[in-house]
Amino acid sequence: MTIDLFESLPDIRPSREPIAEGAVLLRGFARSAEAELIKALREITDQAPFRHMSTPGGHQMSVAMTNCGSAGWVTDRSGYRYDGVDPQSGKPWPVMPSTFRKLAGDAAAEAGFAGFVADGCLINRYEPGARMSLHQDRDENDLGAPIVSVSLGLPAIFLFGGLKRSDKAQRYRLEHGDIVVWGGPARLAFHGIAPLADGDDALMGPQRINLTFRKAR
Ligand code: MD3
Ligand code: FE
Repeated sequence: MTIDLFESLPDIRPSREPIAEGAVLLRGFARSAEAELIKALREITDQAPFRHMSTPGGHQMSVAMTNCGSAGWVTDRSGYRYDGVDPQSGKPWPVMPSTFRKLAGDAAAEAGFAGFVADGCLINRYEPGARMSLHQDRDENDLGAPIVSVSLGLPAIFLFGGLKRSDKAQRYRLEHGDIVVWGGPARLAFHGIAPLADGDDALMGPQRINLTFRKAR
């Protein structure tokens, strides 16, 4: 007989879980790069701090955002768009760090999208209570390219719906280090984030950061 010494410990091995056609959850995939990601993130937010943008309808988002790369996602009273310039500083968004670029490319390849090159990374910061209501991502030029999302810090409940806003949403808990690659038919699914619960992450503190890598242009 063998004794399983690891039986009572949490399983921290990366795993690969299909969640819909075209969507793959890579649990723990970003863990091995977490220290570099956090350092690079600090360098980005020193140049382009998080800010609460306004929707075209005039509401301030509860999620604070910034970007890196040549295509930054912005919203204001005039609408949504990708812009190479940070409207707050008038300067180009910070360059995408090589650690970001490599992680996104590796995750996309793991999910079957070899050759994915992101030109923008939208960085979302959720503090407890912040949420993102159901929406589709359709501002990108090439909807054949996937979106790669990286979760860091506090866990969140991700809502994954269908191609119609009224389709019932499935719920997934996304944790620190999880990556999801969204391509194929899943690319146009409605999705959102439930209000973030209170908590204090060992590495990130009382917040969740989500990186979404996009081929916007
Ligand atoms: C499914 N962000 O920035 S990431 C967004 O956690 C956004 O901050 C959420 O939705 C967040 O637009 C969710 C997961 C995600 C990102 C893009 C998708 C899921 C997606 C695009 C199509 C389908
Ligand atoms: Fe989205």
